[in-house]
Amino acid sequence: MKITRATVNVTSPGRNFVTLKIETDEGIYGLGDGTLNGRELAVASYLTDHVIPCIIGRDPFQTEDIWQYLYRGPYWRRGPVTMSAIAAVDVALWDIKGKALETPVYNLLGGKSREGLLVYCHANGKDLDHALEDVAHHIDLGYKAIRIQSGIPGLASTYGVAKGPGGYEPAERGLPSEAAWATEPYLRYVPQLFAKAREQFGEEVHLLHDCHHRLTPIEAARLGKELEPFHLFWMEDPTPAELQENFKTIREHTTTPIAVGEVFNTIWDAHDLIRNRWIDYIRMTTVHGGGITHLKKIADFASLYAVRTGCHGPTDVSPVSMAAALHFGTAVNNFGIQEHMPHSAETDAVFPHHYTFKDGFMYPGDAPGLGVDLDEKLAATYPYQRAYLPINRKLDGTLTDW
Ligand code: CS2
Ligand code: MG
Repeated sequence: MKITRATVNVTSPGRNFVTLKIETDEGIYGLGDGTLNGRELAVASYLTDHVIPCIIGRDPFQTEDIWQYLYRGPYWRRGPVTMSAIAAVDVALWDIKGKALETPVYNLLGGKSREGLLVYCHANGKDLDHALEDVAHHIDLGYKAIRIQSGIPGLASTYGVAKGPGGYEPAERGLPSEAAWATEPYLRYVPQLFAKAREQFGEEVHLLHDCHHRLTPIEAARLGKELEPFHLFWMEDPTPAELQENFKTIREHTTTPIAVGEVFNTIWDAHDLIRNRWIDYIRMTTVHGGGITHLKKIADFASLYAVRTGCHGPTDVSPVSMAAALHFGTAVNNFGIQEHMPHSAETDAVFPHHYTFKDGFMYPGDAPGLGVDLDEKLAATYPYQRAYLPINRKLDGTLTDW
């Protein structure tokens, strides 16, 4: 089998998605997600202008050699644009392989290690009461694990809280919006939020929280300690992870489980975090983490240190990535949990798929390959519109992490 053609599709059913379609001389094609929220066209160009010419004529079964060719070949390594482009090729090749062998991708990764994947959803509200109302709503929908984000008194906005009805979509069209942030009111409020949540919903439901890179290591240690009575499933992105040893400070002070990694793109971003057991869950997913080929190696490395997977799954990775993550999570032994932010009806129509949600769990389906498609005609009705993630500043104007 040979790769005969590869094309990049950029569509925007409510938000931008980048999809690579790789076609072969046997009429089988595969899809890969290359969506990088706020920098979509960089990945599209990396694929079209630099990668695609090099893969035409190659054997699509050679997932390992093509991954190495695309990682080592350019000489310049790592980074979200490069690794999202490599991921788009890699996932499309696994899709082709499954279709050619007439089997779901999870069977190529070790087969089923479990029937369904525990997923967590996002509950949020402008204040504690509205956030807990949304928790109750998601429990009614069947979720067993719920992330809670709330507005903070005194702050006009904060991460993870939708501005209006419907889900939280952070990328906004036009130039980056600017948010104002203060850590102290946040540190005072979040323990109250989870105390109330446990009081109202009991101990059984898994509760999660995303600090979204905003704390210093010692602030994260304080928050982790104050959240210990509420037994969180995890506290996510407690502090920026460029300096991995900062997590040692958090670990020394608290038993609240730590999750990190959605912004990572190779094992080197997490190597020390995992081998020192400074974290409990690695959040990388197939699109930004270099594809299934790389993510499987990371999961296997993490399994040596009792670190489990917790793949990123927001609305800003496409259904192609959701499908890939579900096949990956079905097979790996050290699966932890899968994030599930349901896509909009428009997005689901552009990307018809076989995966399903039922009673707090997701299932990849048994279609050959990934079980997801791209309706190119419909996709063409949603032209790309530049959009940016927000910028965050402290109240005194100092730029900080969003
Ligand atoms: C968030 C993401 O889902 C999460 O854990 O951190 O939604 C993140 O804000 C977006 O992916 C940014 O594009
Ligand atoms: Mg996050």
